[in-house]
Amino acid sequence: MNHLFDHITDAGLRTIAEKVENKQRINPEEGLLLFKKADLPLLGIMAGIVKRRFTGSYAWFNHNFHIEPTNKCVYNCRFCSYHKPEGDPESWEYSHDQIMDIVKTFDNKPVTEVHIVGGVHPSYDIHYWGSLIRKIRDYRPSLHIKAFSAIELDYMISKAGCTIEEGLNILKDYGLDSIPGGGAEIFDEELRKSICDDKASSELWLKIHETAHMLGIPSNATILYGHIENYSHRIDHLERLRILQDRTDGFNCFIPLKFKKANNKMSYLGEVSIIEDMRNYAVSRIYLDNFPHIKAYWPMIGKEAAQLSLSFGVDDMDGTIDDTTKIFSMAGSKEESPSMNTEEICHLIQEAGLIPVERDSLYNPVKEW
Ligand code: V47
Ligand code: SF4
Repeated sequence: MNHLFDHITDAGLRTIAEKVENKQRINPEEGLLLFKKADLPLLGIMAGIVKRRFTGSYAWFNHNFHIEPTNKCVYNCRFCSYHKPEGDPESWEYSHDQIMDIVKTFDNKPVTEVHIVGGVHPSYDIHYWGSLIRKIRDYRPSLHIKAFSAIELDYMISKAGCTIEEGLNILKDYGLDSIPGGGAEIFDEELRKSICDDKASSELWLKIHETAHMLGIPSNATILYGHIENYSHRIDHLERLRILQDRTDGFNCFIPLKFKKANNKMSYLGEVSIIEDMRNYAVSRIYLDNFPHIKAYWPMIGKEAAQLSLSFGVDDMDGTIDDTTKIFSMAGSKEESPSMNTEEICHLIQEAGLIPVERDSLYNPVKEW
């Protein structure tokens, strides 16, 4: 075996290192062992091996902007700092015209993607949201529209009384290009019940993404970690995603989302350390051997932690986001008003020893910087 792993005395970890090197899949017990026993340098090396297999020395970013149409939400997830009831002074709801005004502020800017996610508003139906997509599509045809988490989709599709397949086809016809990874939280049914009882089940989340993939709509996946879950729950989550990806190959990337504690019902839990963040990125990279990309969402963990994550299996820094995203700043994220220009994002990537490449939403290279 490679001398890199000569120092490993634990037989189980040695087997895993050999498997990773030989491109063999690790099983759930081995994933758990990594979480429990592997030290950070070893995780970094193994995650780096898998990362390089997919993306060599590149690290990706894109030019995107976020629109959060509303924070009014029919659900009441305990970890959420963002949703507000109707009438609350902190609630908002933009009309189509107001949203189009946001889109227009990006006229003549080189953005390639708009990311649209918000609360699950009680009043609006699939055609309200679909016609918004159509307006954006008509206004700027080349913009990739990544919109609506599986939770929002479930609500609008059920309201319309159609099947998941019919609902997604309606939205595709309106111009939906892909689906973001939100709402996955943690798949374990018992935990899900205690942190976000009333929204779409794990089974439904997976079914919506599977159906989307079958219809040629790619998507992302997330995990919300660092709250009441343990390592077995995280591995269970990764395992369910890996099984689905084997079937469909429709996921573009996996985005670990660190639980942020401000202004929500789970604040008492505090937050996990940056070491735990890096361990989680690395194990995710090693375990999800069929996901081409792992994304660090820097507006949430902060620019420096995102930069560090590039040494723990991450290959995607998401985008140069403007300040329209509130979901994490309201939860106490590192970046109060998240924005980062191209120069800054490239510098962070280069400082980490990688080559910055601007990508489109489907990871086609746009420009090497
Ligand atoms: O599903 C809510 C999370 C998600 C908190 O697909 C929280 O490219 C941490 O999914 N602490 C929505 N996380 C955001 C999302 C996303 C973000 C960036 C890129 C993509 C993509 C998707 O935000 C929710 C939930 O898991 N969230 N509250 C909190 N207190
Ligand atoms: Fe609503 Fe999403 Fe917040 Fe849950 S996480 S309460 S679904 S906005």
